Amino acid sequence: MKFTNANFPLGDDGRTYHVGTKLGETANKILTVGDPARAKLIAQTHFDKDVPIKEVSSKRGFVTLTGAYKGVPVSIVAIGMGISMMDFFVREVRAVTEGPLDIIRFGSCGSISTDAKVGSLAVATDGSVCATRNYDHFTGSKKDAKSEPYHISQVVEANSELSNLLRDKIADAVGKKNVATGLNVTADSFYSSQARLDPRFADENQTLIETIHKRYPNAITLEMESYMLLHLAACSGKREDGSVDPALKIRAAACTMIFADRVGGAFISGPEATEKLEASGGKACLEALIGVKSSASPQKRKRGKD
Ligand code: R1P
Ligand code: URA
Repeated sequence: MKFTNANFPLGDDGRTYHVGTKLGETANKILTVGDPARAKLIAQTHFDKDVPIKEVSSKRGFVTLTGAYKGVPVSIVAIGMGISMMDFFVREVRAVTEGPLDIIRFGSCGSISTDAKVGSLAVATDGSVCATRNYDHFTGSKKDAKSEPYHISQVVEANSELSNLLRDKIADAVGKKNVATGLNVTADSFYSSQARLDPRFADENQTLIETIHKRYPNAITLEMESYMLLHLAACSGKREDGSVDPALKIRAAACTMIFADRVGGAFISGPEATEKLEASGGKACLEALIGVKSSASPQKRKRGKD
């Protein structure tokens, strides 16, 4: 059997099927969040007031807000939750933009470190790993009693320039003592692969956080999207011969607000506390996006004959 390439699905109007934007509607500097209300709050609070904000809301729940920050075009895209939504977002935005992209993810998370307290922020300066449920361990017909219930991936790195600048901008905004740095863990569930115990399902996740820490003592945060962003950024523009197309390159970094303390059990209280964090963290993300040096490699001068 031979399959044809289904090609990239675009509507007749040039809009991608899920994110819903077309060429020219997304800036090359992008802040991505989960919650559309967070996207709106950051755009309304910090975008330049003299540039109208263009909003595109897709029928699949993606919201793209494009405006300017300190004169630089920037988009904020709310994607919802999970690694599939991050995959839709990165691939579809890449398909309708031209030139290199800088992307920062800014989400909420649970802390698995005593250094990252509820109400503070964390930057994934050490990159991210992915914790996924080993589905066959639970329901495969040839169950292997020795298989692990969760797969924990190797590390994918963040772009160090963008990530370090993000750390510094966040420290400027909320004070150095309120910023933790380390490794993020992206899980494929809010529940099982984040070690939330649920007696209604077989999950075998009682020792999952200890297992993660044994392998990665620098793991500090648990959330659901950053690994996919960093992974796709690392794959962006790579040709089969191993070279990279600079026009397709994505630089990415990730930071989080600590909503849940998975060590002590606390959870952030009330909308004021979350909105304050969203506004200060969001501003720091925008500062990093516009402050990072251009990724365009300097054009080598062609030696002309004249
Ligand atoms: C779970 O509540 C959601 O919150 C975190 C997780 O990654 C997941 O998407 O991020 P957001 O606050 O950006 O949605
Ligand atoms: N988001 C997550 O994915 N996990 C948490 O514990 C809190 C927010």
